[in-house]
Amino acid sequence: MTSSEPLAKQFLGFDLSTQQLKGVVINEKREVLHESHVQFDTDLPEFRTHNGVITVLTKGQKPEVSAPVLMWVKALDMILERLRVCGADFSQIASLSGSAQQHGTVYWVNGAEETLKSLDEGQFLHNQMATSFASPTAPVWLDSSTTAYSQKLEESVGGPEELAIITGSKAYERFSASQIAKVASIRTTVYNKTERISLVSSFMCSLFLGKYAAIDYADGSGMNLLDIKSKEWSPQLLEATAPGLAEKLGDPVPSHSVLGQISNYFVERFGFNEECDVVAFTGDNPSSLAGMCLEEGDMAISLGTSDTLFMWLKEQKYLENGSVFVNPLNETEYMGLLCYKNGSLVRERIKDKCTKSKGWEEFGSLLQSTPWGNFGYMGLYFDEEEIVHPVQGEFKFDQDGRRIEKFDSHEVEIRALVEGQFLLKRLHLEDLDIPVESFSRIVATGGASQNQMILQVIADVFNAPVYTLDNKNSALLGAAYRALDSYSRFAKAGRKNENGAPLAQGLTLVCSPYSEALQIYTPMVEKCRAQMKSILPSIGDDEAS
Ligand code: ADP
Ligand code: XUL
Repeated sequence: MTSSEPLAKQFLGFDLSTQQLKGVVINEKREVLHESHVQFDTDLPEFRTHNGVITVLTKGQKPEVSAPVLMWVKALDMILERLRVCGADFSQIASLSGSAQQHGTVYWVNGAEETLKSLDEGQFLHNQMATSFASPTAPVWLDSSTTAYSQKLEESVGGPEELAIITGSKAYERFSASQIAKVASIRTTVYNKTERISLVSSFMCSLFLGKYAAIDYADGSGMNLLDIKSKEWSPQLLEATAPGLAEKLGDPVPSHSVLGQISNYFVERFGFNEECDVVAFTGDNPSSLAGMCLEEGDMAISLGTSDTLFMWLKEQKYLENGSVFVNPLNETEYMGLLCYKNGSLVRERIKDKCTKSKGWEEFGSLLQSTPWGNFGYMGLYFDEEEIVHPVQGEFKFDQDGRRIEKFDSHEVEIRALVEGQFLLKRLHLEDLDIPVESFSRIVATGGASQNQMILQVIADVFNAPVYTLDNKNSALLGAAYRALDSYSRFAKAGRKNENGAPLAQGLTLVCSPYSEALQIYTPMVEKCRAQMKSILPSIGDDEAS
C-alpha cells in the first residue's frame, strides 16, 4: 500500500535471510512505502551459491554449510541502490533495524573495526571490506557438522536438560557455540586472528553502525551461550566453547536498544540523516514474532527456507526438541520455537519432480485434487538430516503403514509430502504438551504462505483457522516495526496490544478447517508416530534423549 501523503518520519527494515536480502520502508502508520530484494543465487552469481549457501561434502563426514560474507556485504550495496531506485528517500529515515538468519557466525579479522570506522563514501562497501574477515565464509544454520562439539558442550554442564535450563536449548549443531568451538579447534589461525565474532544479525548491524554492534538478547539466545534468565553470557559455557571468547563477543543488549547513529559512510553516500538511529538487529524468528503481532493463543508458522513454529511464552518452559529465546519485545518473557530444515526446499524438489509446469499453481491444484487423509498414504521426507530428530531419507507408506518404494500418482505424492510435514509438527507439539486445542488460530508467514492449498492442509491437520499477513514477509516487517517502536519508545507513539507488541496489520483469514478434520487427522498423527518409530526406533522410548 502506498500512502499518497508520506509522513515525515520513515523507518527502514532489512532481513538477511538464507536466500536473499530484503529491505522495506514504512511510515509511522506502519504502511509499506517501498520494498525491494536481492536474490543471492541469481543477483550475485559470482559467489556460486545454491539457495544462498555453499555446501562442502567430504566423504564420511556430515556436509559443511556456509555462506560467503562478502556476498552479504555486496548485497547491502545493491539493496540500498534498489530501494533508492524504487523511490526511497533515505533522508526521511528516522531509525533502522534488521533481522537475519539465526545462529551463523561472522569472524572479523584483527583491525576490521578500524576499517568500519573509516569507510570511504566514494567506494563500494564490498571493495573496502574485502580483507575484513578472518574467514571468508560464515557457517550458517543449515550446518550440522559439529556433533562432537555439541556433545562436549552438554557434558560441560551435566547434560542436555541442564544446558536447556541455562540457555533455553539443548546443544544443537547449528547453534553458534558448537560452530565457534569447531572453528577454534580446527581452524585455530582463523580463530586467533579474529578480534570479534558477530551473529549474522549483529554483523549486518555493524556495517550500518560503523563499529561492532552488540548481540541482542533474542538472537543471542540461539547460541547456547546466553543465560536466558540473567541475560549474561554463561562463564561456564564460554569456557567450554573456546578460549578468550567473552571479549570476542562483547556484552549482549536488550533487543530494543538503540546502539547509536548511522555511520557517516551512509550519510555521505546514500543521503541518510546523520541522526538516523540504528536499533539492534535480531534473528529472523524473533523478528517475525514482532512482525506478526502474535497474541495469546496464536501459533505462528513460518514457511521460509526452514519451516518454523513459534509462540509467545509468558514463562520459560522446557521444550525438549525445541528452543526458548528471550522475547524480542519484552525481555522478561520468552518465545518458544521448533525449527525444521526440511521445509520449502523439499516442497520445491517434489514440485519440480511431480508437476509438468514446475509451478506452484499446478502443485496446489494437484494437492487439492486429492482427499484429506490421502487414502491413508503418507510420506516423510528429510532431504537434510532433520533437527528435531536425527533422520535423513525419504520414507513412503501405504494404507497399512507398510514401507513402499513409490506412490501411484504425482498428486498422491504431493499430498503425502505436505500432510506428512504438518502431521509431524503436530506430533512434536503434542509431545511437548502443546495440543491443538491450546491455540485458537494459526498465523502463517514466509514464502510458502502464499500457497492457499498448503495453508488448507495446515488448517485441517491442526484443526484451526489460518491467517496470513497482507505482507508475507513478517521478519522483514518486524525489523521495520522494531525500528519504529524503539524510536518512539519514550514518545509513546505507536499502538500496542497488551503484550507490548504492536497491533497486527492486515491479518486475513485464509482457510478454516473442514468439520471432520479432527476425526481424520487425529488418528493420522498416531500413524505418523508409529512410522517415525519404525524409522528411528528410539523415538517414544522413555529413555530416548
Ligand atoms: P527465506 O526468508 O528463508 O529466504 P522466504 O520466506 O522468502 O525464505 O521463502 C522462500 C521459499 O518460499 C522458497 O524456497 C520457495 O520454495 C517458497 N515459495 C515461494 N512461493 C511459493 C508458493 N507459491 N508456494 C509454495 N512455496 C513457495
Ligand atoms: C531457527 C533456524 C532457522 C534460521 C533461518 O532456529 O535455524 O529458522 O533462523 O531462517
